[in-house]
Amino acid sequence: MSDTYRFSFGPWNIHEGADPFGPTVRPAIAFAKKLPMYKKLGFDAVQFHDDDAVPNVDDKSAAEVAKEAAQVKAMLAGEGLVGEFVAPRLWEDPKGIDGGFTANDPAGRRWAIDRARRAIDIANSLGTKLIVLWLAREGTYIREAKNAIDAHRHLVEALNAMLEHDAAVEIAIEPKPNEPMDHAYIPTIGHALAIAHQTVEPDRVGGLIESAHALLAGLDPSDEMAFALAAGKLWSVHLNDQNGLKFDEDKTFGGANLRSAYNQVRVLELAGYARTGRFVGLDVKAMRSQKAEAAHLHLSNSRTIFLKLVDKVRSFPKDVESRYIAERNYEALELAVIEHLLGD
Ligand code: GLO
Ligand code: MG
Repeated sequence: MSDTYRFSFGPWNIHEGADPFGPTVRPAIAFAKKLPMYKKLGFDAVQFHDDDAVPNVDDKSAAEVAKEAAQVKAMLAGEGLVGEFVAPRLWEDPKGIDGGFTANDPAGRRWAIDRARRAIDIANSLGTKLIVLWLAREGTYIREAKNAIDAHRHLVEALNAMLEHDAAVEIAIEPKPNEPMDHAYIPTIGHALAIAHQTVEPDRVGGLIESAHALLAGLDPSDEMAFALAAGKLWSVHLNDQNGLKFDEDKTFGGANLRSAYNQVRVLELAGYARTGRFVGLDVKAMRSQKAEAAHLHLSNSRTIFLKLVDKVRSFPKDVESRYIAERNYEALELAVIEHLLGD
């Protein structure tokens, strides 16, 4: 494996601009039309929700699901792409209105586990063993709505059911503290890896860190990544940016805080992440004001900024770093970092 990074994004990252306060502002682009955009933008892999690959997945037989997913795999191959992961999209289905794995209604929990098993089958057909769990509605609007102790146990049951469904599947939990819920049950990577250790196979449960989600939790994304990396459990990333404690902004990587972006790249470099063969995912959204013909720039720009920061990390003088660390002169180290970023 080389020091060259490979990048991924999901079809939802090219979108029509609807937000909670207004409708779409750009025409929809069909999935098949999005695929040829990947390589042109410098990307090698596609991230999937289960129903990005197989629409209306609940209504189809196992054989139909396998057949449609195999067709998608052939489309990927035709574009020189691979599938990185599949994420069961429990949060858009009316059956997941109260959360899936932690729904109060046992029928809702059964549905969620069944849907997650189907996502694993889709991943197999696409040729990946990685499942991502963004636990969107696994939380509450008010604390009295659920028994949170039971809810955490239900999450372990769901993880176990997925691990038992397939002996090779690996599950990366994508923590997020809020939105759409007032509070989510697995808000940080610490929670994710702690719950991994309650499952029947902790080695097959890891994490995906999204920059904006860590910032929404008041944490430093690079340290969240480091926590997972130290455990050998950073299995993907969703790099983006976030300007303070607002809604989940999914801004262009480095667009709000270049120094924080530098430190995220630095920690990936320290871990030799590129050599693991895992992808750098960019979960970024175009600004709603962006015209349709230029509504892909957030992706290529995020990648460009990432690669420029890789150069910055690699070219930072290591002797200067070691000297200031040895002298405990972090004031001098900070100025050296800023001057380096400013190109002085
Ligand atoms: C939303 C999440 C979302 C997930 C995606 C994959 O806040 O970041 O984009 O990453 O649905 O599970
Ligand atoms: Mg994400």
